[in-house]
Amino acid sequence: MSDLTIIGSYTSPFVRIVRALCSELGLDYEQQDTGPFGKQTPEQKSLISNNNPLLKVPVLIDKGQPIIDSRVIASYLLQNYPIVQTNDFDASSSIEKENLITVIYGIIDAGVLRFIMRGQGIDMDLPYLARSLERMRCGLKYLDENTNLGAHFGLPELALICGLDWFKKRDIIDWSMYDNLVQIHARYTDRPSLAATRIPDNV
Ligand SMILES: N[C@@H](CCC(=O)N[C@@H](CS)C(=O)NCC(=O)O)C(=O)O
Repeated sequence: MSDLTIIGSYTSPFVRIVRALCSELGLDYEQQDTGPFGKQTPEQKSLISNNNPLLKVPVLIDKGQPIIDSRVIASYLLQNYPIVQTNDFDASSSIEKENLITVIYGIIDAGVLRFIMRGQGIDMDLPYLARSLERMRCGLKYLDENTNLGAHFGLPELALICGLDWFKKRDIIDWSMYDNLVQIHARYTDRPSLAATRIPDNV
């Protein structure tokens, strides 16, 4: 039996980053499904609030220890479980990679904000929502112009594909004009860790 439990939905891009990383590292885990945002049962809401004071997923539980925030979880897994790594996953880190990860996380955060506001019928032309769209466009352009992104498969690439897939699934932003990102997506989308964690069709 696994020591690892992931609390989170099958739709969240942040949860998928953790699930796909576990797959890359050959780690088994149990997933406690919290349901898609806005469609959660009272039990699923309690599961989240009992484990994360910020009321967000994912949470990883390792031997009873909760770890919150997918980026912290990813660092924790890479530090604590490097030995079982059996494939070509690039676990190296550098400031440039950290910047790439920050931008990828930033555009996913902006996308989540826009998804939630749209679901609540908010005017999407309000200044801060317009800024969130500008942030996504600037972030996608920055990523598209980076010549190192996509050279190997590591956390930036894994997180990028999770973000791009989620943008498409939820119709958040059209990224088809970013040629390099389209190529990177095509190169890695069928990697086993990503194929095994695709967002289900029916949610
Ligand atoms: N920085 C957090 C962000 C997590 C996050 O925003 N998760 C979303 C689901 S994609 C969530 O739980 N949102 C609930 C809310 O905003 O109330 C992480 O990387 O884990």
